[in-house]
Amino acid sequence: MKTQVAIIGAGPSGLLLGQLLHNAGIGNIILERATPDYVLGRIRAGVLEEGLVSLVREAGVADRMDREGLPHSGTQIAFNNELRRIDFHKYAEGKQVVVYGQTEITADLMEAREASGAPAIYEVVNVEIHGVTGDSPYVLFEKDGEQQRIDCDYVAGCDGFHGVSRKTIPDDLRKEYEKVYPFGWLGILSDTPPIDEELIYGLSDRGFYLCSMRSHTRSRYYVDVSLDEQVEDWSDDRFWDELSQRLPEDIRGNLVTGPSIEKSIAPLRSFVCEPMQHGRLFLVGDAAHIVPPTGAKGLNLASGDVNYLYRILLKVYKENRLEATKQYSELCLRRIWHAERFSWWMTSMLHNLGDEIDRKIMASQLDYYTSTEEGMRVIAEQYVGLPYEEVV
Ligand code: RFL
Ligand code: PHB
Repeated sequence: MKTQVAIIGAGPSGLLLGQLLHNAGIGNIILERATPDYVLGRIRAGVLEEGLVSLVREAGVADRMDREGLPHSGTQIAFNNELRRIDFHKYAEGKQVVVYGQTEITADLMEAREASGAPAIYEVVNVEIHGVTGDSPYVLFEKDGEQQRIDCDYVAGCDGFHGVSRKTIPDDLRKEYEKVYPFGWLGILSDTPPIDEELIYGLSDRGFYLCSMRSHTRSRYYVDVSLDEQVEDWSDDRFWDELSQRLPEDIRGNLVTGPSIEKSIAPLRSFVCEPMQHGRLFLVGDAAHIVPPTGAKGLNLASGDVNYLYRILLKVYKENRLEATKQYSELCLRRIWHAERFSWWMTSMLHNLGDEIDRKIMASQLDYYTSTEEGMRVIAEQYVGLPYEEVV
C-alpha cells in the first residue's frame, strides 16, 4: 500500500487528523489496534475548548456536536462547604467551553471516515515504523496473520500513551518528564440528571470530587481514591454515599443517584516527551503527553497538536514547503507546558496532598484564586484554553 500520511491510532487525534487531511486531498491510512466498539467504549473527556470545537467544525463533523453539545460559560469550585463560580464570559473575554463526550466526537469522526471511503484498518498488530530519518518511511503491520506494508511520506503517531510511535524515537534522542500522583479518579457514568447546570470541582476533608455531565439526563461523577483501591470494591451505593459525603451540605439533597452504566479508576499522571518529532515521524496527543484530568486539558491538547500538524502538512503539500515540518515540536510544546502547569496546579489545589502546612497553603491559594478578579481571570483564561499560534 502507498499513501501520503500513515496515521497510527484511531482515537480522537488520529481520526480528526485523518478527516482534515482527507478533506484537503491529502491521502492517509489509519491503523488501529483495537475494534471500533472497544475505542468507543472508553469513557474519557467531556469538556471541549473553542479551539477543538472550531477544528471539528473545520473537519465538517460538527452537526451533532453543535446540536447536542452543552455550551458552558462558567464552572463552580467548591470548598469549605461553599460554592464559588468562575465566570468565563466575564473573565475570559466571552469565551466558553462545550460539554460533549469524547465518545460522541469519536463516533461522529468514525462515521465520517466510513462515509468518506478513506481507509481505516482496525485490529492490526505488531505495528513497526521504519525509515523516518530518510525520505521514504514505511510502516509494517499484521492483519489477520498476514504482514503488510504501507509506504508513505510522513507518519503521525496518534497511538496514545502506550503506543509504539514514541518508542520509535531512539532513547538517546528523547527525554521524558514524568510525575505519577499518589491517587486515581474513580468515575461513574449514570443516566441521572446532573446535580447542577455547570461542572463542580470540589475539595472536602474526605477528598476531591467532580460533578460533570454528558447531557441533561446523563451525569459523570468522580471522587479521588488511593491507588490500591479496586473498582470491584466500589458498589454503586458505596460510590454515591462517598460522593454525597464530600458534597457541600446545601446541594447534597439535589444529588440524583441511579445505576452506573460505566465505572472505572484512572491513574493521574503528568508526562511530556521531548522532542515530539523524529525525522518524518510526529507524535500527536497522548502519545507525547499526559495531563492529570483536573483541568480538562488532555483531549484539548491533542487537538492543538492535530491543528499544528495539519497546518504544517498543508504547507508541505500545497506550497511545497518541506522545511515547515521543523517547527512542529516547538509549536506544540509551548502550549503543552502551559497546560501541564495549569493541570498540575489545579490538581495540587483540589486534592488533599502533602502535609498540614501544604494543605493550609493550598487552601489559601484556592481562596485567593476564587475570590479575587485577578485570580478568577487566571483560572478562566486557562480553563477555556490558550489560543493556537499561527503556523508560518
Ligand atoms: P487515545 O484516545 O489514547 O487513542 C490512541 C489510539 O491508538 C490505539 N493504539 C494503537 N493502534 C495501533 N497500533 C498500536 N501499537 C497502538 N497502540 C495504541 C489505541 O487503541 C487508541 O485507540 O489518544 P488520543 O487520540 O491522543 O486522544 C487523547 C485523549 O483520549 C485524552 O487526552 C483525553 O481523554 C484525556 N481526558 C480529558 N481530556 C480533555 O480534554 N477534557 C476532559 O474532560 C478529559 N477528561 C480524560 C478525562 C482522560 C481520562 N482518562 C481515563 C485517562 C477523563 C479521564 C477519566
Ligand atoms: C468529564 O466530564 O469526564 C470531565 C470533565 C472535566 C474534567 C475531567 C473530566 O476536568
